[in-house]
Amino acid sequence: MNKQKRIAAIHDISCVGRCSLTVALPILSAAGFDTSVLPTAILSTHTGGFEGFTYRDLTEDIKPISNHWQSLNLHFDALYSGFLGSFEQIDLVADLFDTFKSPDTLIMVDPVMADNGVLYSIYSPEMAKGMTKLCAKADIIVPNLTEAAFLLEEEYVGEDYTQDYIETTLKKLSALGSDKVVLSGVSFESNKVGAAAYDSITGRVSYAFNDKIDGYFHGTGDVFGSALLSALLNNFPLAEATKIAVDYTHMCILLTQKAEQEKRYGVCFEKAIPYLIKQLGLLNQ
Ligand code: PXL
Repeated sequence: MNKQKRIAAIHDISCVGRCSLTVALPILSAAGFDTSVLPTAILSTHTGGFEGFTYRDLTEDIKPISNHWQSLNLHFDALYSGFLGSFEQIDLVADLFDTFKSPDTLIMVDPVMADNGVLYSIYSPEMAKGMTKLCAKADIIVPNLTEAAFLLEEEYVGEDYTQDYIETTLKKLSALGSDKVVLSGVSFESNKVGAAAYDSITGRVSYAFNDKIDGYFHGTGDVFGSALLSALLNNFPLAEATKIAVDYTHMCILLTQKAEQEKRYGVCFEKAIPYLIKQLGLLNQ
């Protein structure tokens, strides 16, 4: 067996409502990776669709955890950040990237902060601006269209845009400092949705689509990012990895719709894990 790769997943724990670490940890583990976690905050539920959630900010724990990890001489094959608990965490996570980046470490930043044109309730526009600093340290960033607009300080275009807009946006996002960009929630036809990927080294733009299922499904950005990272670390090229992530996310939404599940509890990603493992070529190994 090849040496098992190790990932540090830096996201919040939303105790109820599948997203962030309760999605990233099982998906990355199922894909074969030793997944360490660094929780950025603990919430009783996520912030999208529940009233009265609790919020414990874990900013003060990041540095001591990182220091202890450093004393263990840990090597990470990937550092994957998502929802951050405070403005100060941007610099703390940037420092952690500097500490643990080695020549073979992939840094993936999901600048989790907004969807459908609006910032999540605990995020401020300053936070959005600060997030560009973290994106500059990444090898790959995975914003949705709303997050892209906040990162670039542009108006959110809604659903009315051209292929030219998407490709210009990809290039502007890459100019923030990451070689690769995968933009999610891209749709040119009313019945299809997917993602656009850009590799600034090759100059290649690729697209991956699947059938659109109407409605807003919570936590799909985290499902998408975790599947994308799983494919990249299993050595799939960017375009194929993006296709695997789009198809897995679609399968999760389809199963959720079939289960007639309340959408705020997140998608039934667990039931689609065997499908993902098959797409990753990990069955019968
Ligand atoms: O899935 C993104 C996300 C992550 N973490 C928390 C959230 C959200 C989206 O609303 O509220 C706490």
